[in-house]
Amino acid sequence: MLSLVIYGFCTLVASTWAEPWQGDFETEDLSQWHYLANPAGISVQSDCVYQGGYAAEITISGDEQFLWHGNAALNRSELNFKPADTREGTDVYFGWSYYLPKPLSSAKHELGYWESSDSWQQQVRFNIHGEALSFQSSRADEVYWRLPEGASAGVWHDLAMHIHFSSDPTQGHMTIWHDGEKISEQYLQTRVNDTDAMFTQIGILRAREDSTATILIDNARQATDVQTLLAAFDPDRPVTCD
Ligand SMILES: [Ca+2]
Repeated sequence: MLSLVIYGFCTLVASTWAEPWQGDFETEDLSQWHYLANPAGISVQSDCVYQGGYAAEITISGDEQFLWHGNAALNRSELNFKPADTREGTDVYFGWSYYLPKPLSSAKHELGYWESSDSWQQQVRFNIHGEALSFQSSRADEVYWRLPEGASAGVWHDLAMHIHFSSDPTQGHMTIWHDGEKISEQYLQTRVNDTDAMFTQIGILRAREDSTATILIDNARQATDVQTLLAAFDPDRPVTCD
């Protein structure tokens, strides 16, 4: 009996520690996020939101303030989230919503990716070219899939994913939903190595160009299971901002 009581207590504590994280901007600021990779272009606004009363707006151009550490080749402004546990064999349920007021240029824009702490290597990535969304292993030449209208302008889109973290490509896997529809379910390497924790960054990362790019971000969250995660995204809602 005592062991059952102790087990129950430990389970309660563990579930408390695993309390879901939200990056929904309902704090009216950017404090929910762990780090801002160039905050110059990031603000919180209430004119166009997916959830609650606030969402982030990220706007960058080729101007000097949007260069990363003065690197004339690199434009970025991104929100960083580092889950509490991404060790080998752990599962993370994560997603966010995004809105493009205008189509992005045909150049590659990195919408979101998973990268290793300390060794700073990207593992998997979502790209936007124009209004197309694609997903790939970051070091691969070919994408796993491409949705021609996955980043169409004037409507909120959702990305949700279940990641099983492993540096072994036969053990790691990802299931990805876009606008409520399962797009892919596959085994792949999801950690860079078996030591470094993984984090995600969301926003815009691109080679420098003169054009101005704007994206809205809302409703980012880590959930404890896939059902809870998908319940936070409703593809049937009218989600334009005209
Ligand atoms: Ca919100």
